[in-house]
Amino acid sequence: MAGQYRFSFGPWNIHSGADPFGPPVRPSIEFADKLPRYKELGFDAVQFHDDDAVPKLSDMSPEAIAKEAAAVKKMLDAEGLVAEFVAPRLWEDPRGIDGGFTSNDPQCRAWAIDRLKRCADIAGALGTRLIVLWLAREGTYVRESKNAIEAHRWLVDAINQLLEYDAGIEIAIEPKPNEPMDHAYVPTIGHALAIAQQTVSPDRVGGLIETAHALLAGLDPSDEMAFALSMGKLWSVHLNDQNGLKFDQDKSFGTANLRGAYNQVRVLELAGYAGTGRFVGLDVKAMRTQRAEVAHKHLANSRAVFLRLVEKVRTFPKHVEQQCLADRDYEALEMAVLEHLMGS
Ligand code: 3MF
Ligand code: MG
Repeated sequence: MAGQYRFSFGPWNIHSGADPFGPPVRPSIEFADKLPRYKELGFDAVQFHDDDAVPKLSDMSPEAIAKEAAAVKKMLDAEGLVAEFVAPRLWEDPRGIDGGFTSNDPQCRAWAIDRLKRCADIAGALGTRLIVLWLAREGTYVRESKNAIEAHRWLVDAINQLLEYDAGIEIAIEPKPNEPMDHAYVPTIGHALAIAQQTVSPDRVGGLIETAHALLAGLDPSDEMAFALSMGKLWSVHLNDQNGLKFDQDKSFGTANLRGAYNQVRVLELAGYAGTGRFVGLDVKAMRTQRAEVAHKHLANSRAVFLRLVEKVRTFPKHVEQQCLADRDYEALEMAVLEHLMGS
C-alpha cells in the first residue's frame, strides 16, 4: 500500500517552534542534518524553497547559483531522495515587501521575475521540472493601495516570462486566501486555474492544494482537489489540518477533522493519483509545545493517518454505497461512512 503513494515534505516542516509571539523553543537543525530524517520517516522527496537549496542566492551570479544547486542534488542522491519542487521565497526579501509580481514598484516587479528564472535554474539543477508559486504577499492590506485589475495582468505576465524562459518548467499555483495579507489575489483553485488559462502555455500551469488554505477560504479541500483533478491539474497537495477559521495552523493531517481527511484521500483514490507519479506533500508543523526529541512525529503520524485512510477508502463496502445512491438514502450513506471510520 505505502509503495503506491510517494510522500514529500519541506525542510521548514522540521522547525524550531518560533511563532509571532515568541522565540524558538527548540534548537534549529541544519538542512544537511534534516535529510537523513526523510527516509527514516517514510518520505521520498524534498520540497524546496529556492533559498532552502541556495541560501545566499540574492548575492550570487546565475552560474554560482546553478553550481551550488548541483551540489545539493548530490546530497539528495546520497540519501536516495529526489526534489519534488522549488518555490521562490519572495516574501522574506525587502524587495518582496509589497508582493513582487504585483508591487507598485517596477524595480521590485523586475526583481521578482528575475528570481523566478533563478528558481527555474535551481529546479533544473535539482532534477525537477515543477515550480510552486505560493503568492504570499501578492494582495493587499488596503484595497486602494493597488490596482487589482492591473495586478492580475502582471501576475499572468510574470508566469508567461517563466514559461518562456524554460520550456521544460511546469508551474503549480498554491492558492491561499489570506495570511500574511488581509486578502490575497489568488485565493482559490478556481482563481489559479483561470489564471492558468490566460497564460501562453495553459497545459504547463496547474495547482497545488493545501487543506488549511482551502478551509481558510471557507471551502471543502476535497472538492477543491476534485476541481483540479477533473482538469488533470492537481500536481501536488499540502495535506494538513485546520481547526476553524484562524491563523494557518498546519496541524497534522486528520487531527481536526478525520472525515474531511477521509474525503481528501477518497478524491485522490477516485482520480488514481498514486499512479500519476505525483507526490503527496505534507505541510505540517510540530506544535510549539513539542519537545525537540519528538518534534518530527507530526510527519510520520500524518503519513500513517493518510495510509490508514487509503485502507478505509478501499475497504468501504461498494454495495452499500450503490444501494444508498439507488435509494437516494444519504442518511444511510452517511451512517455507513461513520461506522466504517469508527471501525464497526
Ligand atoms: C504558507 C505555505 C507555504 C508554502 C510553501 C511552498 C511555508 O501557508 O503553505 O509554506 O506551502 O512556501 O509553496
Ligand atoms: Mg503549503
